[in-house]
Amino acid sequence: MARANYQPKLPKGLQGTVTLKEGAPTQSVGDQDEIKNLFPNTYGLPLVEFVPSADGKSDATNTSVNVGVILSGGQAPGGHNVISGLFDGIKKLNPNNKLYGFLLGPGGLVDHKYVELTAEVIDEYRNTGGFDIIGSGRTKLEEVDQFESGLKILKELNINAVVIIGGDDSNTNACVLAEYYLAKGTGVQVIGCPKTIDGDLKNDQIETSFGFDTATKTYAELIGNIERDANSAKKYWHFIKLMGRSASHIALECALETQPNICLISEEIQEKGQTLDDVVTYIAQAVADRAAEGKNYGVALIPEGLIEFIPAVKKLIAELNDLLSSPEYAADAPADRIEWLNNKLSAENAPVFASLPRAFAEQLTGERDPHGNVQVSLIETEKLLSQMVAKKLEQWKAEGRFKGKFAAQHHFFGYEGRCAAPSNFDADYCYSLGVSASELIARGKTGYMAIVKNTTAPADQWVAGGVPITMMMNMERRSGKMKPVIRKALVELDGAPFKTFASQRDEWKKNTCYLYPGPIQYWGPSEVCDKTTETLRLEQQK
Ligand code: FBP
Repeated sequence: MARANYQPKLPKGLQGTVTLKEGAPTQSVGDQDEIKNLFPNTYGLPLVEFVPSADGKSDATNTSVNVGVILSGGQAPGGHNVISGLFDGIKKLNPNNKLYGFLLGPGGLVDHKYVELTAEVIDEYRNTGGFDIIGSGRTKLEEVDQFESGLKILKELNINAVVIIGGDDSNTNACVLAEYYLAKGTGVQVIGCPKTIDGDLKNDQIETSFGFDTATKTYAELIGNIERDANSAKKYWHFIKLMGRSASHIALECALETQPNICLISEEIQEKGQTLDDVVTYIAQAVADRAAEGKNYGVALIPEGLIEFIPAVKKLIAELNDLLSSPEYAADAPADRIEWLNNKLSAENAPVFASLPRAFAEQLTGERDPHGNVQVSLIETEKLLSQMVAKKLEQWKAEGRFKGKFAAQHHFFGYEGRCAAPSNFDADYCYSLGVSASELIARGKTGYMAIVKNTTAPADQWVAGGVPITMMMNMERRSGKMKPVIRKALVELDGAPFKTFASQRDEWKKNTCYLYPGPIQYWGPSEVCDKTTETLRLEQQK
């Protein structure tokens, strides 16, 4: 009850009466001509920032608005606070404004499944984790029929703006929808909001995506507990796979929080052009070195996207994606897809595919998500690696190079953190994003994402505003075609978080330097309960 009543902190610019400060026009981060052609109406818009009004007057022009909200993609802690911030924001503009939630993701808009979010409903969900207030889904909004079907219900409910809370793919779709509704003169605005525990939706404008803070704190608590167990029993190596899709931000943040013996960073493995055998040898060597000092235990963190970053496997996946989305595959509908793929793969990729254990090949060729991505959460990389390490150690034992014991335990932390109750940071950040979205709507903005910057300062010094979504786009190959997408942020090897980790990891590997962060704190000294991630702190430390 006390947590439900927590009043999230807001930046000064969103407290009281708000005015908008417009910045310079923008351009996309890459492929400017193509992006401009595809988004003629929403390209090049200026950055905007909200500041306290000097004369106490608001410059909002659209104060009578009904708004629809959609939760898209994977759950992330704080989604309910974005919705409560949005609700409070539009009610502040005009108490008669209504908020509708489309059910189970973008599909709810297309299929006209919705619910009105009244004060009673909202109050039940303030400061809670999860997306269960309206549910989420991964339907890809990209067809004109879907946009038109959505428009029907928006008109029926007299909705003037839609807020799409999602990751890079969902915000790309938000931008396509914004462009379409603007070009058609429908009067419907579309605003995005940066969500994902993966932490890969960030750039010069977005400091962090919401949910990353809480999810990594939750995993770090669990990893710390496992480290204590490993250090108490001294008999297991724990292989812990961590969610995060392609990018290794979650693994890196958890490593900075818990100091495990090993943390693999996919981006580094790719940069160094390492093979699967190189990775296995690195882990096996660490096991052997610790065993030589009588330490037959350890903790290894593995980012879930690792496999896609091993260059030979990456090439293979790219060809598998093209083949699996080809009309030929659809027409053949093979009973044994592994055999079919074996026959179709190029001479370069076929041997790599053939070398994989059958179970692993099955996982690698399983159904793609609606955005054409491999569902890396379904690939058991932690088991693949530990089996290969065990095999190598057996060989080394026979050669007299390894004299210890190796027993592995496997874990996968992902779903445990996605619906955790938001940390103070996420509770405040998300609420601010929701209010910011309402202020963008009130100024007729469309094709923008709500943002909040300066997030390592106390919350009242945060800076809220909006960024044109086209600014973050470039062209990338998806499902065999070039498409406009928001550029994903991977771990930068010359960035402060990775460099900090790299400067200490040899010490952590050899010795036992575990940290045990314990559970998220809500009350207490601000340096404890408002503390954000090491990643954000190191990145913003100028
Ligand atoms: P989003 O990018 O949609 O936020 O999802 C993140 C994520 O949790 C990834 O870390 C993970 O690979 C994926 O979702 C799992 O998807 P699903 O929920 O469909 O199993």
